[in-house]
Amino acid sequence: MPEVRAYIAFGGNLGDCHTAFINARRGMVERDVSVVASSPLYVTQSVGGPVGQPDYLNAVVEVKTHLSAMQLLELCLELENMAGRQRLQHWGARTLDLDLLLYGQEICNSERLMLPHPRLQLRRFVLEPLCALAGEQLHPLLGRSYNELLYASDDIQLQRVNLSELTW
Ligand code: PH2
Ligand code: MG
Ligand code: MG
Repeated sequence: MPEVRAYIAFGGNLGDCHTAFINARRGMVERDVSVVASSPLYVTQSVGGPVGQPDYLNAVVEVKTHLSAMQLLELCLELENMAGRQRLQHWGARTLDLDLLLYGQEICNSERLMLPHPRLQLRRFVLEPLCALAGEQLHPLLGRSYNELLYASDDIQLQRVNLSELTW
């Protein structure tokens, strides 16, 4: 496989998510994924799912890898499991969620994997960290930059997203 640049969203709102993020990022490096850049960490209001969930910790990581999109997805699921992820409730609280947002310019609509991530343009907790790394790049399907997508929607502006004091 040629080397491809990909973006992975990190999220979690159960237990020590800061440590889970650091461990997962290290896990990627140990498995042939080079980390090019990491966004700051953000504390974000939970969007969707059961009401009254704790705030999330969110970030986006830019990687380069020779893994295929499917292999990268498998690695993400494996690292979620290593962080003790349990799937009890759709969009319920979780220790670690790793979502493949973008894999090069690839467009994919299989049952297991959709690329670009189908909801990334609706979520400030994804767009804000993504813009910290790649705000000028164009969304492969929408043809608009992530900066434009972030500032275009009042809905998105209403979702509370604050920079965290934590570093990683
Ligand atoms: N992830 C979800 C559903 N809602 N809300 C925030 N703030 N951050 C997330 O990562 C998140 C969410 C499903 O994966
Ligand atoms: Mg998710
Ligand atoms: Mg997920």
